[in-house]
Amino acid sequence: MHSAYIGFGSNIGDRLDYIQNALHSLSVVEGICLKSVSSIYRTEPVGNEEQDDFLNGVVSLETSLSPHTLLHIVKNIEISIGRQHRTHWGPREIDMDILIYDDLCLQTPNLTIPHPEMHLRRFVLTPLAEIASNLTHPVFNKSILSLLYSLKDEKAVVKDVSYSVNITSCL
Ligand code: PH2
Ligand code: MG
Ligand code: MG
Repeated sequence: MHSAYIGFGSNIGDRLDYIQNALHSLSVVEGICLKSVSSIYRTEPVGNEEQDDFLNGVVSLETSLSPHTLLHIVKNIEISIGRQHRTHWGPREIDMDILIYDDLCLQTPNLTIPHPEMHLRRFVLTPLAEIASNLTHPVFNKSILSLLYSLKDEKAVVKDVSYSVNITSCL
């Protein structure tokens, strides 16, 4: 079994519903066992600022699937729950990114692990630190918490307890 972390976000339509659907779709895939999910955070958009705030979070899972199979599944779930093609870094119904997969460091044309920007993004590190503060980033050899302390990203990331998602854990 492998341990992986997936970041998710949405900033169009019923954001929580897209997220809940995405996590449910992930939970029923054979070979994936969801372990824990962070709180939901309201986050200012990074990059293209002319768009609505995101809801972001992170889910941890165990899987027998390879990184590329996991990517394939995640992309299919994004499409099946209604992600439309829009501009790079533009608004999206749902986005799911593989952040970490064991202590693997992988660079291929369509998949880089750890996610190449995760260490620069408060909207990723804050929810990830909530569920895995001692996890080591295998490229920088630093814990998620220490990456969060040295982070320069000033975009607002606010835990919003009026939102929450349920996962069916396979324990
Ligand atoms: N995703 C992006 C670009 N900018 N900003 C926030 N706050 N949350 C995101 O999930 C996000 C973003 C590209 O994947
Ligand atoms: Mg993304
Ligand atoms: Mg993505």
